[in-house]
Amino acid sequence: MSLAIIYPGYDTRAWVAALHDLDPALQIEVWPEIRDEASVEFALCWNQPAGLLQQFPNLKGISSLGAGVNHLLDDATRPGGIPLARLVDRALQQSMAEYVILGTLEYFRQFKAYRQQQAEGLWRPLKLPQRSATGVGIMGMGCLGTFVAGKLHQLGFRVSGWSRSPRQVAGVTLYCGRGNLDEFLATADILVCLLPLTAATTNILCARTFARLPTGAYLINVARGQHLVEDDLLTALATGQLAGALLDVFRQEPLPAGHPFWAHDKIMLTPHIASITDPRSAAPQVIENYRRTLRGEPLLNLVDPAIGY
Ligand code: NDP
Ligand code: OXD
Repeated sequence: MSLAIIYPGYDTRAWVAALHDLDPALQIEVWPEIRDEASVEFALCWNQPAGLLQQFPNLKGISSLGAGVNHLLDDATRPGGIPLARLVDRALQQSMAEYVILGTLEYFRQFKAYRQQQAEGLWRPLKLPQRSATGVGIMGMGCLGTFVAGKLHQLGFRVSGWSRSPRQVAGVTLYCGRGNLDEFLATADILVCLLPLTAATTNILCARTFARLPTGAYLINVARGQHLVEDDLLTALATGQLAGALLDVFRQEPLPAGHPFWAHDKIMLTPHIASITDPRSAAPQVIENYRRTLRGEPLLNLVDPAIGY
């Protein structure tokens, strides 16, 4: 029996080392050099090639290598009925909070304007908006959204969140369901997308959504590129409905050369690095899920394919 790591294009040595530190006897196969397909009972996957999972006749459990699972749920060749887990990890939360706080403060403290002023040799203090009057709205109040919301609340921002089912988070005003979406959006001077990609959330960052934000709002998308209707963003930036955007994820990754986002002066972009899984931090839950799989026990952080996350 073995665990297969499927992580095309990435160096998997840190994962192998982190897993072996916890269990030196663990048999690990690393794609594409799988030696014994029949031995693979658990697969740890990120952007697995189509058809690959079907090659493991004894596969009994699958884990995403990240928090998101759309690469697995969208894989029509994934064998059905095999439990699917995702990562829920403190280091992922911490790193995502750093990114969103940085983006929020960069916008809130008007650093773009100061960079411009520096380039022009201008010494001109700008009026600072009130932190408690600045609303940060977080779409998706799961593991990451809730953690990020708490940190922003500690910084003194007025924080609201939007989820599918009712929730309570200290210091955060919660809205749930489509029926309350517009009310939520009206609170968000800065809108952060931390939703999973599902049929219900695809294209949710669209003209209709932007129109319901306060004029001149700022967008931070750290979820998935397919949440965003790119042309609608370009229009909202051109009309001033949105003041700017920080984007970490894109419909096509890497973002193709010549894409209008690259050179847009109101867009700051990063190459899907908002929060990267740290193997040392995440390995214990992978080992635990591998062992649970062998024992036939329910996995930790199980995904419900019917709801898509
Ligand atoms: P969770 O599954 O823990 O949370 C998802 C949240 O979204 C929940 O609050 C859920 O509501 C809410 N939600 C889902 N569908 C809807 C809907 N239709 N309407 C309203 N709310 C909805 O996910 P995580 O917080 O762990 O991760 C979120 C996403 O972040 C991942 O799926 C991934 O795509 C992305 N990500 C990006 C990274 C990056 O580096 N850019 C790194 C890690 C993750 P409810 O609470 O009611 O269930
Ligand atoms: C994730 C990601 O889902 O890195 O973990 O996007």
